[in-house]
Amino acid sequence: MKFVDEARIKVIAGDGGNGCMSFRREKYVPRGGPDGGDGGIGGSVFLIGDGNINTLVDFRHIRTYTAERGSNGASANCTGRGGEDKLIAVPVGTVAYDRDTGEQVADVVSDGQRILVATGGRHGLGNTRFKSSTNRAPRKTTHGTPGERRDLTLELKLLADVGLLGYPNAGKSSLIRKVSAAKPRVADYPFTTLHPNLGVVSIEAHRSFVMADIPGLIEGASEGQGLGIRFLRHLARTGLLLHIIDLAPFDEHDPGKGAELLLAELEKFGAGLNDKPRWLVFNKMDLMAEEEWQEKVQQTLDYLQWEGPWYGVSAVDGRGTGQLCSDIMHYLENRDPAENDYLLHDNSDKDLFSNLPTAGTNVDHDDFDEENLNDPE
Ligand SMILES: Nc1nc2c(ncn2[C@@H]2O[C@H](COP(=O)(O)OP(=O)(O)OP(=O)(O)O)[C@@H](O)[C@H]2O)c(=O)[nH]1
Ligand SMILES: [Mg+2]
Repeated sequence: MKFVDEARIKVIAGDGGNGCMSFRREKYVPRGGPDGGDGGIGGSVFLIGDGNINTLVDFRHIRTYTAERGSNGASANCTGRGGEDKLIAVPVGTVAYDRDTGEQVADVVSDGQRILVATGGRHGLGNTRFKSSTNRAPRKTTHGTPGERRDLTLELKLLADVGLLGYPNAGKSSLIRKVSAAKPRVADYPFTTLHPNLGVVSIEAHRSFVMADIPGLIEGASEGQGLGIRFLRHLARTGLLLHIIDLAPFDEHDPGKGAELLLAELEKFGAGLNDKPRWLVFNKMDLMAEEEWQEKVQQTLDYLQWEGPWYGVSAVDGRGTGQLCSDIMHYLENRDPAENDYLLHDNSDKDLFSNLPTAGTNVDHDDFDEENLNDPE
C-alpha cells in the first residue's frame, strides 16, 4: 500500500444552463407570448470525509474533477435540469488550499463531512422573465454563469492525539507496537519507518487515544536530510509530543545534544510544533544496568535543563509503558480543549480509526515508491 499525503487537483463546477427564448405557438392562440424557461444551476464540487480512506494516493491518477453543467431552459416554460454535484471522497484529516490565493478552503475532520470547494454557476433566465406590461414579446434571455474553477492542494494531516518524535532507531515504532494493535515494521537500522502509522491505545473499555508514529528525524532534516521534515505535519494537530530518546544510540551521538538538535528542527518547521507540550521518554531501559541508566538519564536531564515530565520505558519488555499511557490518557482528558486547536477523539471516533489500514500494515521497502517522497507533480 502506498502512503501519499499531498496531492494537487483541479476542481471545476458546472456552468449554469442558459435561459431559453421561445414563444408559445399553438393553434388558435395567436401571439401566445413568451414561454422560454430558465436554465438549470450548475453542479457544485464537494469534498466529503471518508473514514475508510487513509491516503491521497488516488489523486495521483485522477487530477481533474468536474461537476455537471446545468441544462438549458426549454420552451413551454421548462426549467433546465440542475447539473449533478461532484463528490470527492477524501481521508479524514484532509486540508485543502487554493493554490492561487493560498487560502484554506476546507478542513475535513469527520467521516461524512461535506465541504463545498467550487460553486456551480447560476442559471440563465428565459425570456418569460422579461415580460412586462410594455414588452409583451421580449427577445431577451441571459446565459448561465460559469462554474467556479480552482486548483487545490490537498494535504493529509493525520488526526492523532499524541505524536512520537525522535531520531531514527530510537524505538518509536517498537513503542507503538507495544501499546497498540498497530504493527509497523521494526528493524535495527535507521529509517525503517517510511510513512506515518497510527495506533489506537486502549487504556480500558471506552477510554483510548490515538498515537502517531512518524519517520525518524535527523539533524538537517529541515534542509532535506534523511527523509526531511515533511512528515512533521502529521504532528501538527496532536495534543502532546512524546520525544523518544535512545540513551545508547547506534551512532553514539550524545543523547542530550541530539535532543537539542531535534528541537531546532521542530522550530524550523514551525506550525507551533516547538510550543506543543512535550514529554521525554527514555527508551531501551532493558539494555543497561540500573545504575548506568540512572546516571545517563540524569546527565541528559541536566544537559537539557529539563523540568517537564519524563519517563523511562522499554518498548521491548514493556516496562514503564503502562504508566506512560495512563498518564497520557489522564493528561488528554484533563486539559482545557479550548486552549488547543487540535482534536481529542472521543470514543465515537474510535471506529473510524479501528478500520484504518495504517493500524496494521506497513510498506515493504521493496514496494516503496521513492516518488512518494517528492512533490506529486
Ligand atoms: N533492547 C531494546 N531494543 C529496542 C527497544 N526499543 C526498540 N528497540 C530496537 O531498536 C531498533 C529500532 O527500533 P524501531 O522501533 O524500528 O525504531 P524507530 O524509532 O521506529 O526507527 P525509524 O523507523 O528508523 O525512525 C530495533 O532493533 C528495535 O528492536 C527497547 O526498549 N529495548
Ligand atoms: Mg520506525
